[in-house]
Amino acid sequence: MSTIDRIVTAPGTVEQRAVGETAEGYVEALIEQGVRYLFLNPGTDTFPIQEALSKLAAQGRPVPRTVLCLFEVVALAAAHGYYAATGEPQAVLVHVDVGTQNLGGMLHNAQRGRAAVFIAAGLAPYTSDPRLRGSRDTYIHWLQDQPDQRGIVRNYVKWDYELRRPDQVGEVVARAFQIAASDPPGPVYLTLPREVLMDTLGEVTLYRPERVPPTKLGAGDPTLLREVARRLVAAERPVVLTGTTGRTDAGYRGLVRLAELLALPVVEWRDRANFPSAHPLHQGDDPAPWLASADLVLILDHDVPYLPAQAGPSREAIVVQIDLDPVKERIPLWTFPLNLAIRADTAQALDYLADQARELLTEAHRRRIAVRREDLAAKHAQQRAAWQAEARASSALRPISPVWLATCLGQLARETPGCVFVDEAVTSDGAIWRNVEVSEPGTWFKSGGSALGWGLGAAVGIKLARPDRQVVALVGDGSFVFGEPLAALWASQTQHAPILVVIFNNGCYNATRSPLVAAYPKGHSVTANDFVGIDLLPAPRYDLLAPVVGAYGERVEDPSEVLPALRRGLERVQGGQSVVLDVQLAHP
Ligand SMILES: Cc1ncc(C[n+]2csc(CCOP(=O)(O)OP(=O)(O)O)c2C)c(N)n1
Ligand SMILES: [Mg+2]
Repeated sequence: MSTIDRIVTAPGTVEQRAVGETAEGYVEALIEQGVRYLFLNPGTDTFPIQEALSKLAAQGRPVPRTVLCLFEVVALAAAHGYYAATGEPQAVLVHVDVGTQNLGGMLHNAQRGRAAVFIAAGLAPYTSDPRLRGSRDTYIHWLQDQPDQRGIVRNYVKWDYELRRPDQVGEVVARAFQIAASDPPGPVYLTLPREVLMDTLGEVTLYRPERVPPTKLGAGDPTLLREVARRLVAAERPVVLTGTTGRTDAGYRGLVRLAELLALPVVEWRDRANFPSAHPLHQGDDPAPWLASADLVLILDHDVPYLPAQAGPSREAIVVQIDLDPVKERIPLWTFPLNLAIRADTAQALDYLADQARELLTEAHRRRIAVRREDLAAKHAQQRAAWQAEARASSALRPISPVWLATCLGQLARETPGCVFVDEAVTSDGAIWRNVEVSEPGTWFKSGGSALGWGLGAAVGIKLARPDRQVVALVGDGSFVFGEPLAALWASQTQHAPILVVIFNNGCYNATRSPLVAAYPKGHSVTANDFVGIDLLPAPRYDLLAPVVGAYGERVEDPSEVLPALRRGLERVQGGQSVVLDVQLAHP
């Protein structure tokens, strides 16, 4: 039996489709896996796929829409954003080792942000015999031949492979998607040698995604969850710390249900919209005041639930983490003490917990919970009153305060139901979280990692995924530049995916300034007010960059102009044009 015969008769093989070269089979395999967009930056070894896209489109095949990104950072950030907004694995294609390297920190973000993204890269041809189709024919083919191209990404991906034979293509692509989407999701990487892409295939074997399913976690160990339910019901001072529970609608609703049933205070690291921020049980973003006195700490989907240098649970507290990976196997040192580490899809675990807890509740429990509910509502109201007072006090400050910009954004959000925010505003995060409310899952996105430059590309990807929504990217001035604004804005304009970009422009890398000041309060930098490598001064005219690609730019310096400028900006975005608002903030 030939290899192809074996594949044809294997379970899960569903369809043979006539194609010319392997590259066409590759595109067919992407379509079979449900790929609607291909985030691309090409090279001399990806053109067989580009040719296949052109040819198949002409034949009336439903090819993925190509999103040409002029820098690879934008391609991967956009694919990550699209995945985060939909849960649908995305495809990226880049040029050999160099394009792979340009993915840069976005690979770290895809890993930490658990983005199921299938990244493929061309591979310099192996052969130099000109009689062989696809063999080396240009200067760079020798330079791009690296000892281990896949080694560049191996630290960050769940799986890497090289397409070795034409007849493998359907299987390999299906396998890539299966691994990327399996819990916990993450990026995968495939190299595509040019000889293989240009080899005649004749017939591609396509694997239907249902027959190559990703493995998904369920509710978690029922014995452990029953124990957690029992402890939650009995707890007097419980607290919930959440990071990405709202990555699914079910997670968001599950958390609301459990928190309401037991009157649990929720402290949120707003990586996603996890819990309605105006809900009386929402207690802001700082776990420190809760940890010392809590008798039960329920951590949900958190990579860094608190900073041990600042606060931690008491020795008596029961600490539970529920997550797709509750002990963080890919973080070499992760030593937050836990009593129970429950591997689960949190949404399902929360439902199970709520069902169990409800059965355990006695009248005495209900009375105690009612008292706690009142107490937490009062705390919530007190906290919000303080935030609102701070916002009012900031309204006329010149230069503009980040709190005031955030307050105006909060107003814009209220006027724009369903508005989606992408948050890469670094040291302005606290002001933003306190002044921009969320009331719906899927309306807040952070990268999940620490590599800056994600926000702009991610916003474009999210707009492609949710064309009916207004997408607002909140970025620091440093982060704006890291995000390759020319490439990102160009993609947003050419893809008709307009976004509103708001720059929290404090003229510096504040996040690298504050730890220096904290560590050397009387150091030379502070006493001489001479900081090395911190200031972005003279500040570039970011607003003037926008028109270069047909977007609109505006600089805002007057606090009374912030809200009108935001409204004008959003109006333009609704009209189809991307906008950059460069808001000049006080220099820290
Ligand atoms: C790709 C990358 N390079 C460098 C850093 C280190 N870094 C962390 S925060 C920061 C400054 C960010 O500046 P900005 O976006 O203006 O926000 P701000 O700190 O001023 O609020 C830098 C350079 C990083 N996180 N990622
Ligand atoms: Mg800054």
